[in-house]
Amino acid sequence: MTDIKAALRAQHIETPSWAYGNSGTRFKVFAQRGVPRDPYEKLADAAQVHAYTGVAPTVALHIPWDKVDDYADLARHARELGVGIGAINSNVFQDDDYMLGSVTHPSARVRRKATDHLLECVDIMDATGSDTLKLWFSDGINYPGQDDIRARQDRLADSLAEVYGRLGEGQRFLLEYKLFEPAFYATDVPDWGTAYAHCVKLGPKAQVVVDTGHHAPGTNIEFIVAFLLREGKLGGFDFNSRFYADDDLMVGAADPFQLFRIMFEVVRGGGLDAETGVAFMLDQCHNIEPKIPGQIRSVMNVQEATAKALLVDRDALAAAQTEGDVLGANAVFMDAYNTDVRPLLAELREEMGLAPDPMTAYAKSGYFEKIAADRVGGTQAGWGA
Ligand code: RM4
Ligand code: MN
Repeated sequence: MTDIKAALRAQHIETPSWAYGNSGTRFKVFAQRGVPRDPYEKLADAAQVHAYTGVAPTVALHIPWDKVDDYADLARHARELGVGIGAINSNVFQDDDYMLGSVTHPSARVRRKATDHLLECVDIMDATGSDTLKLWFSDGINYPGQDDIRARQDRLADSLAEVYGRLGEGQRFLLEYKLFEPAFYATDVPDWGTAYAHCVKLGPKAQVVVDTGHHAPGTNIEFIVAFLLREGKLGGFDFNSRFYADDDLMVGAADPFQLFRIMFEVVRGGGLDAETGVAFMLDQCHNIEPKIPGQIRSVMNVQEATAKALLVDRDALAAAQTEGDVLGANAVFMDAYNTDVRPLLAELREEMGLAPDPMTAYAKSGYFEKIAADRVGGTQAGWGA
């Protein structure tokens, strides 16, 4: 139990700045009271999640959504709040120029602009002390024949190589894949294999990030996790939950069993060890639920799945597997999954000097009432702002 608690205490779950802003769907973005008006206020909200869970010490930024004049000052503000700046997420999907793609666009001018943005993100890493750049490209085509699929791979490789060359000591980039959307016929980085192939060619500072919502229904994500970890190419996760497509719901909400299976492969592959460097990031939007509690619940869901994964009796499992005892092995697995780990986590939080139930503690803190009263006027942060 001591080992399990130590592993849970050491696991850091990163929250995304965009989770604290208003969001919705392409049909409607819903405004909530108390929503941050700038990146400084987003960090303040993220610090609350860390204050009540004790395991969310970093916040991912999205550029230009979190553009500020002085990034070193933003990082200082974060430190004062007890958190740090996590991954810098680039955004090459919201400019008119990117209608036909960004780094894979047929025009050299647009490709230059997109790559320059990625390089600017590395400058921001330097200024904030962030060690991770996260690259997601919406690039792709909607119609057969629209552009040359292979040439687009060449353009992608050129841009990635330039950004890779700009990375400093101790910095890395994570390449994210997504099956479809917004491109519907052929996406340029649609799957882990494509991301992996580019990363292998580039070297050790390039790794793959698995966004749990970016797969076809029925995909065995834990297999991908096991494979990438074995190859030293699992850079991290963008956690969220999906029923149908890229739903961006709270991780563990739709399928907590899948999350457990993923976390088991992480544990099995040494992904919880600090030196492996697997980043556990959330990439979610809270469209209809309150945002700070939504993040707290998500962090708790990841912790619960991790605790269950750590509870798997690996010796008993290996023995059953070696014996060819199919049902025995499955029972060992399910025993761990069916264990109620909430008391264990409550105990751990008390040992960390925290309230045993972060949800109630936050609700009682009065923070929401305070931000709802204070944050009047100005423009609330929202998707695309
Ligand atoms: C994308 C992708 C990226 C995230 C944006 C907001 O679908 O998942 O990781 O930065 O959404
Ligand atoms: Mn993502």
